[in-house]
Amino acid sequence: MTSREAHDRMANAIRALAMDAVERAKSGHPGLPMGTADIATVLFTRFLKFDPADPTWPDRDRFVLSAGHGSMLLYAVLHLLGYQAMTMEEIRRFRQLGSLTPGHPERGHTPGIETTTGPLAQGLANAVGMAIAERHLAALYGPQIVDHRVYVLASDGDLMEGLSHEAIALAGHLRLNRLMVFHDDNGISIDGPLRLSDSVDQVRRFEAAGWAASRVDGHDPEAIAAAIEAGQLSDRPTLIACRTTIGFGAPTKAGSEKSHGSPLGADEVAGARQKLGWSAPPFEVPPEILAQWRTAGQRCQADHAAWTERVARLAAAERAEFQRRMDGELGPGLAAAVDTLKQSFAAAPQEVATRRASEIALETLVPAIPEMIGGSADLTGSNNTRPKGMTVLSAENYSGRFIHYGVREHAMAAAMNGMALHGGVVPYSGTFLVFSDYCRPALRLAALMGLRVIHVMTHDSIGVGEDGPTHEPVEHLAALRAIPNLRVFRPCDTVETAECWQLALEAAHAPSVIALTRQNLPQMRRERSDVNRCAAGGYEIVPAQHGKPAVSLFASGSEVSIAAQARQILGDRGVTARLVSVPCFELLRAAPAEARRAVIGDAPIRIGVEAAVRQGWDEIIGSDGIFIGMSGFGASAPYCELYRHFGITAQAIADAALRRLGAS
Ligand SMILES: Cc1ncc(C[n+]2csc(CCOP(=O)(O)OP(=O)(O)O)c2C)c(N)n1
Repeated sequence: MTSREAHDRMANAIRALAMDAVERAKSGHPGLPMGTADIATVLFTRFLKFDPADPTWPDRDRFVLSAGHGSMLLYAVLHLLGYQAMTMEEIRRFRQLGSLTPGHPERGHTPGIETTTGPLAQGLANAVGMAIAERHLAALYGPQIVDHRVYVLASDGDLMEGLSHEAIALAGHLRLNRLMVFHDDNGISIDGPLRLSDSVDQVRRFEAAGWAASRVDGHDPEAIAAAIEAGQLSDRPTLIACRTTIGFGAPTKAGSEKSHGSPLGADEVAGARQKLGWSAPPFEVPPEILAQWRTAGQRCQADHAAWTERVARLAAAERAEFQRRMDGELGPGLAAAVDTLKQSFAAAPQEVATRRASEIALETLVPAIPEMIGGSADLTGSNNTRPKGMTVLSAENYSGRFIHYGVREHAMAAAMNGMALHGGVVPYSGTFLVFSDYCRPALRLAALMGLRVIHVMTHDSIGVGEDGPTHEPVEHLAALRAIPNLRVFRPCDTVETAECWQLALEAAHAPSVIALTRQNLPQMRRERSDVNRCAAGGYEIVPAQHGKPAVSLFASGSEVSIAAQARQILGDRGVTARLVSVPCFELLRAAPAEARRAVIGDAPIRIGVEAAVRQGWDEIIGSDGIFIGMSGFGASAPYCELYRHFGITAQAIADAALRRLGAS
C-alpha cells in the first residue's frame, strides 16, 4: 500500500506538470488535472491494467478522459508512467504545432490516448461502446483472452450534456459491469458554481438508470480505492461521484472557475508550489517520485506476458482469427460475398427499395463477416438492418450481434465510435437520414479519428411521402458531405447498394453513411460486372445514344432512374445525352484528375438531379449547370405526387435541357 505521503507526492507531480505546461503554453486548463490528480493516481498506480511498452495491448483496460479539456492530466500521467513517446519535451510543447500534446487529446496522434475528446459527453458514450465490445469479445473468446475494464473520468459538463442521458441509460440496460465512471464532482463549470444551471442529484440519476453509485471524497485515496474495489464486484456499471476541489492546491483560485481554463499566473503557481510542498523547478520531477511512478508503470508486465502466453496457446485458427479481428483486417469473405450478391442480381433483377437491397446484402454479408455488429435506433423494421437469424446482443447474451439501441441516435453513433476504437468489431447501425442531425457530433468525431463505422440511413428524401417534411431530409446529404473524411453513399439500385456496402466495409479509416430509399427503384445495372463501379465515386451508367452528347445528366440514388427516363425523352427529341450515376461525391473527388474529368465529360449542358438541396453539386455541374432538386422543405403526400409537385420528373429534366438548348 502507498503511504499517504507518497501518494500526495505522486499526485502533486501531476498537478505541477499541469500548471507548468499550461503556464508555458499561455493557455489550457489546469483546474481539472489539479482537482482529479488523486483519483488518477489511485486508478493508474493501483488498478488500471496497462503496459506503457505496448499501448495497443488488446486486453488493456481503457481509460477515457471524457472531459478532454483536462488533457494535461493524461499527458502528465503518460509521462510519469513511462510511455516512451510522452517525453518531458512534449509536455513542454503542450498545445504547440506538431506536438504529441495537443489542446485536447487526439486518438491516433498520441500513443496511450484511447479516444479523441473535447466535445463533452462524447468520451463517456464512447466508453459505453468500448464496454459493449469488451463484453461481446469476452463472450466469444472467454476471460482468458478478453477480460478488461473501461474507466471514464467525466466532468459536470459531461453529465449535463443530453448525450450522457442516452449513454448511461444504454449502459445500465445492458448491465455493462466492466464500465466505471468517476464523476469529477467539483461543482464548478465555466460560468461559475454549478448551482447557476444545475441541480441534478447525479448519484440518484445513475441509480435510476440501473447503475451502482456511491459518493466519496475525491481527495481521499483510500476512500477512492475502496469505492473502486466495491464497484469492481458489482453486476452493474458503476458511478463514483468524487467530491473534488477544482484547481486543488492553488492558493486563491482553487474551488473557483478561475482555475478552469486559463493559466494560473506566476504568483498563483508559486503559491501552489508552496501549498503543495513542491519545490522542484518547472518540468522537473524529483527522481524518487518519478521512480515510484515508473514502478507503477511496470505493474502489469507479468499480466501482459501471461496474456501473451495464453493467446499463444490458443488453437492456431482461433488465434489467427482473434488477431485478424483486433488488427482490423477484414477476412477474405467480403469480395466473394459481394460477388455472390451481384451474380444473383444479374440473374434475377429486383425492383426493391434500396433499404431492402441493403437487407438482402446484409443477409449475405453478416454471416460472412463475423465482426459486423448491427443495430438500429428503434427503427429496425424500417431500416432493414437486422437480417434473418441475427441474434440480439443483450445483458443476457453478449455474444449476440444486433443491438436495439432504443431511441438514442446520438448514443448509438458515439457508442459505435467506442466499439470501433476498442477494435475487434465493425459496427453498423440504422436510423432515418433526417435524424443524422442527432448523430452528427459523433459522426464528426468518427471522421476526425478515421473510424470504420457504417451508418445505414434510410428514408432518404421526399420519397418518404406521407410522413411529411419533418421526416424528409433535404439538406442532410449536403451537410454530411461537408464533413471531411466521411463517405456519403447514395446507391441507385440493388447492385450499387451491394457495391457501396463493400466500399464502406473496406474503408478501414473512414466512417460511411449509406443513404437508402423507402420507395422501390428499378434495377439499373443488369449486366454482370466484376468491377465495383461505385469505387470511382461516379461513372457513366448509361452512355450517350451516339456520338458526342449534348447533355450530361448526373444523378444519385432514386433520381438515377428518373434521369434515365429523361435521357430517353431527350433521345426521342433527337438530343443525345449520357447519364452518370454519382453514388459517392467523396470518392469522385478523390479520383485522379483525368478520371474525374472523363466522368464529368465535356457535354455543353450539365444537369444534376437529386431530391435534395443544390449545395455541393456545383463541383460537378458547374455554377451554370442546371439543378433539378429541392430548394425548400418537402410536404406530406404520396411520394409520386411529391415528385411531381416539386418538379423532379423526367419531363421536367428534359424540358430544362431543351430550354437551355433552345436558348443557346
Ligand atoms: C459539447 C461541448 N460544449 C461546450 C464545451 C465548452 N466547455 C469546455 S469545458 C466546459 C464546462 C466546464 O465545466 P466542467 O465540465 O465541470 O469542467 P471543470 O470546470 O470542472 O473543468 C465547457 C462548457 C465543450 N467542450 N463541449
